[in-house]
Amino acid sequence: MPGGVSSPVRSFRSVGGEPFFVVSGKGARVRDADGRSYIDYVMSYGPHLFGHQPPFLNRALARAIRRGTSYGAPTEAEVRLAERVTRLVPSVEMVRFVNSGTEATMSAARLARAATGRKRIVKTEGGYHGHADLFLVSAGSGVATLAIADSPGVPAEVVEQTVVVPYNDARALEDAFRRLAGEIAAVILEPLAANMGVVAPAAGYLEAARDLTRRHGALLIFDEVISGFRLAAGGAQEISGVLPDLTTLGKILGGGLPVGAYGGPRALMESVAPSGPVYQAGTLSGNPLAMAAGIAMLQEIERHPPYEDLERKAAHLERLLAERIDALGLAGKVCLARAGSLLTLFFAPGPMTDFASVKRSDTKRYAAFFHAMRERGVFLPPAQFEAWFVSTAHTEADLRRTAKAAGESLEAAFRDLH
Ligand code: KE4
Repeated sequence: MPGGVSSPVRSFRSVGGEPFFVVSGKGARVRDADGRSYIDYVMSYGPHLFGHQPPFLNRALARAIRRGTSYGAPTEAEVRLAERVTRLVPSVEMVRFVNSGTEATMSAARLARAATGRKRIVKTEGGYHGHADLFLVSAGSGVATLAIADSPGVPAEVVEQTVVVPYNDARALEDAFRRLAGEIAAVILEPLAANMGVVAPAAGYLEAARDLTRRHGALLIFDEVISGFRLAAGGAQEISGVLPDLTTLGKILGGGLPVGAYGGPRALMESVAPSGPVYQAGTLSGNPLAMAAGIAMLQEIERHPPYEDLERKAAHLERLLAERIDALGLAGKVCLARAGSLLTLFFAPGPMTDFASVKRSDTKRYAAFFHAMRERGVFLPPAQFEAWFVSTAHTEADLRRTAKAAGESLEAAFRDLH
């Protein structure tokens, strides 16, 4: 296996050293092959809103597995999950399930190009929308972390249709429309950026994107693969009140099983095959096990909304970390960014508003911090440009232990400065 992993960010390549191999997860913890247990803030990069193996999820999967794994035929589970998604996500009237966030964004871009008859897609610097060719330009997450100049194998002809603008810069977006009026099919945004570390949208930015796309006949795509069901039941669009034309979803939607989805107004989605001409397919799309997991997750969200608990816990962790940073006099060298249960500790002074600002981070000190935390039993993303994920399974004791470890680890990371 290339790098011994199934996805680059897991390789610890950007922080050095060899990754540990996880054998199990339970609640807020994962256990590695050497029997060590870690408080987990990677949380599979997003799906585990309720921690690992919440009982309701295990029960749903145990029931589903007794009926089979996949049929290549429609099942009631897909309909039930589609009903929940369209009920929870404000702008989604019709939805198609796929198997990853990449498939969701790739398909949404194709649909936008078909719906507008235009070719260009605008993305933001540091925005990560999966690894489909058209998005591998100035991407965030693993591309930024590994400092891969995007990727060989992506033909220039493909990416020349992709326009990159800085995040949070409405004027740059306006200039792009002025320069390329009539050629832009869609703008795709993370309505809360989490793949350059956590960077919140500036006041008015999402509204400006909505206004510009509408005025110029382009579609607005919100990539809510991370923010969907995490920031609120209806995702970032519920909080901002800005409704996109298309929404992409994943992660929490599958509770850790492979799921992605894209959806929007019926008038748009009916163009997707077989009801319309825009082709998109998938052997395992709507997979019964994944659908059972998704139904269980969204049912739990509706029955026991976790957002107050998540906000209280994540805000508490942020406060505890801020206290340690101040006590160490490091306020001018690191900064915290949090949105709901997503959090990043940047190794640079804030504020963090776009990719250029986060790129100032000292990734070497982040690497030292990462390893010091790992040694203290806390598993953080092995990369500066990712988010920490807090779940309802994280206890107050976990948060206090995390902060204590962070204080010691920050001291270690900055030892040469003392
Ligand atoms: P997947 O194809 O990895 O399921 O989803 C792609 C994707 C799309 N959109 C957003 C906003 C995303 O965050 C992602 C994937 N997120 C990264 C974590 N930053 C996946 C981790 C990995 O590549 O292993």
